[in-house]
Amino acid sequence: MAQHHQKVVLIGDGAVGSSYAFALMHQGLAEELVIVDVDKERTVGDALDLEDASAWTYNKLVKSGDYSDAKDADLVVITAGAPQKPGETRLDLVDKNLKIMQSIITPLMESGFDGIIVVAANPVDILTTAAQRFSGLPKNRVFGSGTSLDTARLRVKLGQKFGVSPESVNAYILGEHGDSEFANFDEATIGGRPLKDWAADQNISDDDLEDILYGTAHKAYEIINRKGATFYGIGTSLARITRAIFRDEKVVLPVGAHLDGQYGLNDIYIGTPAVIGADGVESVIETTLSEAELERFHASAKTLKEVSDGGFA
Ligand code: 6V0
Repeated sequence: MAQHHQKVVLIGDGAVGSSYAFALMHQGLAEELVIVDVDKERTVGDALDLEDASAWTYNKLVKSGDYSDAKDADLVVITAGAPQKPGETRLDLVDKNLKIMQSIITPLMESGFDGIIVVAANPVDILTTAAQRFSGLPKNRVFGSGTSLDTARLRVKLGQKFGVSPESVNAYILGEHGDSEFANFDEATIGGRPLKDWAADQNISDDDLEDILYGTAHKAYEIINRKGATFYGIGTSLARITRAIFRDEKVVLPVGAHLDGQYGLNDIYIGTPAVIGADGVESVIETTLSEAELERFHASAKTLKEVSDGGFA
C-alpha cells in the first residue's frame, strides 16, 4: 500500500495516553504524533521525553499540540478522562467523562478533522456512542477499544491454563467493557480444536472456566487496588488497533463496534470481533454464539442501554 504521512493526535496524556505513545514509538507506527491535554506542560514534557526515545527507535515527529493539529490527522485516540478510583465501577464515571468528551469533540470537529476516532476513556462503550453522536462522523470511523484489553487478558489466562501461547487461543470477550462482559467459551478454539475439548482432556470444568472469566473481568480491580491504574495493557491494545488501521490489515480484533442488527442488537456500541482496516471497522463479525452466550450478550447490552439512554435522553 502506498504510504502517506500517517498522523495521530492523542488526546489525554495521562497514564494510558503516554503508555500508548510509548508503544507507538517502539512499533514505528506513525510518522507524526501530536499530544493534546488540558495539562499543556505535561504534553511538552512528554514530547521532549519521547523525542529522546526516537533516537534509538524510529525517527518520528513527536510534539505537544492543540486541536488545530487534528485538521489533517488520520487518527485521533481519546484517552482523556477521569480514571476509575478504587471502589468505583466504570459506569460510575459516566457523567464526568461525558462532559469531558463533549469538550473534546467540539474543538476537534471545528478543526476540520475527518479521520478515524478510537476511544479508550471509560465507560468506553458509552463514551464511544457519545463521540460518534457529538462528531457526526460515520459509525465505522468512530469505535472504541471495547473488549480488546479484556480479550487479551482472557487469552493470557487461557494460554497459562492450557500451556499454549495466547496467540493460539481464539477466544473472545464480548459485551460491555465492564462487569457484564462474557466469553464465548462454547465456540472458542485453540489451534482449531474446540476449547471445551481441551478442557475435557485436562479436567477443567465449566466452573473453572467461569472462574477464569471472573478473573478476567475483575483483573482491572486487582491492578487498580495495587498501583492505582492500569495502562500498559490498554496502551498496547491501542497500538495494535493503530497498526491494523495504518497498515490496512483487515485483521479481526475485538473492539467496541457499532451494531446494526447483528446478534439481534441495534444502535449500540459494544465489544465484538470486527474486521479493522484503513476504513476503521470494515465489518462486524457476528461470531457464532450458543443460546446461553447470546442471552448474556443481550443482558450486557441492556445494562449499557440503560446507562446510555439515561445519559442522552
Ligand atoms: P489519567 O492518568 O488521570 O489521565 C487522564 C488525562 O486526561 C490527564 O492527563 C488529564 O489532564 C486529561 N484530561 C482530563 N480532561 C481533559 C480534557 N477535557 N481534555 C484533554 N485532556 C483531559 O488517567 P488514565 O490515563 O489512567 O485513564 C484515562 C482513561 O482511560 C480513564 O477513563 C480510564 O478509565 C480509561 N481506561 C480505559 C481502559 C480500557 O480498556 N478502555 C483501560 C484502562 C483505563
